Amino acid sequence: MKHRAFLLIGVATMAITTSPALAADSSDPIIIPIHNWSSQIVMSHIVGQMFESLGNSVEFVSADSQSVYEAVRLGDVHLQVEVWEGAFAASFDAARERGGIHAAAVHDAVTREDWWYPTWTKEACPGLPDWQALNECAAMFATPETGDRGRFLGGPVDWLKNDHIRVEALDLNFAVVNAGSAAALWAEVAAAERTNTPIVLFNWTPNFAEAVWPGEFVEFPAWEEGCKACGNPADGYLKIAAWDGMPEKWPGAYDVLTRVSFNNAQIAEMARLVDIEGLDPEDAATAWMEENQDVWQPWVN
Ligand code: TMO
Repeated sequence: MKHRAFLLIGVATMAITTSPALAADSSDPIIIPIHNWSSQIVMSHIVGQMFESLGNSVEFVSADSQSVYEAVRLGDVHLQVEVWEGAFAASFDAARERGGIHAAAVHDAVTREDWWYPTWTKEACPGLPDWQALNECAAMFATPETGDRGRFLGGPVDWLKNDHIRVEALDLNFAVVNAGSAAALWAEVAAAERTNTPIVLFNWTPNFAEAVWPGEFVEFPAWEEGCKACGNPADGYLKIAAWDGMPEKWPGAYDVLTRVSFNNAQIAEMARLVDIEGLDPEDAATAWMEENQDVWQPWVN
């Protein structure tokens, strides 16, 4: 036994002194920020469990989804698994310009985040998905809270900041009301469905919602950089952001991270396990990994 321990130490020492490429990951925990929509939470746990399978230690912290890029840049947290172009490109780019953060991987998924309605809404307002038709139907979306104006139910305030700006730029007869949580958005759609009431709200794809409520995005003027009167990107990216110090501190984990790439169906399924099946995000991650060994095992090996 003694002999064997000696050999192991010898091997470890050799690795450190002869080849930086073989350097071991730091034993410090990799800190993964958790946001407020289901696929991001499940994916964070999937990536965390992949790291743990390599022997890394992992910690999760709740984080604001805009200021997180500054936190990654400074190395306070170490990655963010779902950088959505529509909601977060501006904050991500601002942090990249300051330095300390980069895209470690790009998911296969093509994303869209924008004003959206379930199909029964179109029966009441047949000119949809055109934004001008929506505007003419604004009164159908009025609530006691919004008076004469239609209600656009936005997501939590840390997602997209540009809804008020777009309402003003296009002179829309809508008032923006932000939901407190993603769950509040789904509860409102379910309530509107029971009474066949028109509703327009923030939604995104990939998400579980598309399998439950067929619907469409409102077509605003096509996205252009810097345009205040335009929609969000209709074919947006989804990236993984990482702290610049990560490759040096956890080379093994970082190497795996650069291979991670999920597609639309996989991400929608992560959300479904939580929002439809009611699993805890951590259990959803475990279940997803059991069902999809062929997807993630090659990234780890
Ligand atoms: C950031 N999100 C995916 C909820 O639009």
